[in-house]
Amino acid sequence: FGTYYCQSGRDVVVHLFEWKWADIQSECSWLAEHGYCAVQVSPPMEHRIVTDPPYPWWQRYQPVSYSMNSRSGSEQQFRDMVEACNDLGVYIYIDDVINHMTGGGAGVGSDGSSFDGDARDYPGVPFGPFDFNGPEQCPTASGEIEDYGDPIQVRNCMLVGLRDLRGGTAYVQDQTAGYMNKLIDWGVAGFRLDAAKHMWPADVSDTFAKLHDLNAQWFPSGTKAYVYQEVIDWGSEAVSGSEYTGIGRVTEFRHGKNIGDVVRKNFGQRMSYLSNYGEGWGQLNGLDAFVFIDNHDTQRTGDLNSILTFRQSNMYKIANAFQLAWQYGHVRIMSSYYWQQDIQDGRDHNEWIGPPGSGGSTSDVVCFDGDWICEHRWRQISNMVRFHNVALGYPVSNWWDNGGDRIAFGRSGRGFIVINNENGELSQSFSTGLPEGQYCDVITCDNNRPPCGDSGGACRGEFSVDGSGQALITVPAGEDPMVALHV
Ligand code: LAG
Ligand code: CA
Repeated sequence: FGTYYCQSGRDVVVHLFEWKWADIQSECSWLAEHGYCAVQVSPPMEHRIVTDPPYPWWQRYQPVSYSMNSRSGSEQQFRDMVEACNDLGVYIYIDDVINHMTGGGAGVGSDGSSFDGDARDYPGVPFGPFDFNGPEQCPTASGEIEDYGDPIQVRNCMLVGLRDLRGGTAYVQDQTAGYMNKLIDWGVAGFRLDAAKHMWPADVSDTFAKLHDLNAQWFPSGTKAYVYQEVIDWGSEAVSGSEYTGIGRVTEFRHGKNIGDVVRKNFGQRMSYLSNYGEGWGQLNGLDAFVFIDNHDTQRTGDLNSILTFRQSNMYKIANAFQLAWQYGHVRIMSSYYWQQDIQDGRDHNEWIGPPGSGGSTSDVVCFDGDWICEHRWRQISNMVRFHNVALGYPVSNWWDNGGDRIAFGRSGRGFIVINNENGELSQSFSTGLPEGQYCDVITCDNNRPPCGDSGGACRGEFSVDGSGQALITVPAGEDPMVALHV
């Protein structure tokens, strides 16, 4: 389940966090034109409606049933989105929450099903008390995970009060796989497995073994769903990401922290240290890793002194340019909505705030309106998605650094990037490995070949590569301190 299927020449995933199905459906034409492979969508199942605090984003991580009316829209809108995007060759991965159901308390979910978390009763599935881990499985008195050094607690106790499913039983697996098969039959191509660390690897693989092949209307016959398992592994706990690599890809959280620290120059880190970036930094094998600069959790509750987000736009563009130009892991781009932070004692007390809208319903997406950030559409990022596609499969080459925070590297004749993360202009001749010709800087220009186009007067224009691959490249410091060229 670790291989993914993209239209040829595409590779990158975008997380359209909290977007409505109808908005994703319209976005798919833009994504197809700009070479994105797939969209990760918010959990599509029926979820709890939380009113205190009012309609937080995280209400969608509390499943009530596997029926499909959610804050993002109806079942019909979901199916229309999948079909329209698939027809354009942009595939849909869903955020798959099957470790648990809701927290305590009772109520009615987003599709009208009742639930009682205290009684562990979810008639919309149906799940009852025997489908959940209890004192026999979970050794703590509180029923909560208390010690991340104990793998049994991590898998069998509750994560922040969320009713923990007994994923080893045939019945639970049939319900969760049944949900996933419904989506696969509609054309869904992959799953971000939420809270995978809290599920036994054997239960995950047994559940995935029950999945249908992808829908043959859009995918080659015999194609399996793609899975990337969310395992937060900083290297200090009992459960490690490598326990899951045999099943599918695994999130590599150190990627965003490490690149964030380098670009911010934390702890004496320097861009030049990136010359062996990836496995050389103690991270997962690149073919097992699923990577991102930030995600919906780390941009809120992560180490905000390390993680970069849209709020540090210049450093964020550098970080994304590096991860897209380099060759490590399967890359996901975050696409966020804005919220006003309230940082007290290093913690954001507003991290719960849900998407733009009112009364629990979400506004229509208008990119760059101040509410919807649309990082995936930033020219510096989307043009680097194209660079990434053009360089796919071509090894890193032509490394250069100054021992400090200036680096340059190529991709075996397909692309070349220079990053100047220092004060003052960088200007010199580089050995690019590119074929002779005229190139445009895709960080600041619209096109990779002349005419370079002008994005609001910022375009740095043409660069000449001579017959021996040499080019004189000048990279200013400050905003967008990078030049990227590709064939
Ligand atoms: C994940 N990965 O393993 C998600 O990426 C993460 O966003 C989810 O937590 C978590 N697992 C469970 O799916 C989020 C929020 C939590 C929230 C939880 C359930 O980060 O804060 O918990 O979703 O909605 C909330 C309250 C808790 C409360 C719990 C149950 O914050 O205080 O105990 O709900 O009522
Ligand atoms: Ca569990």
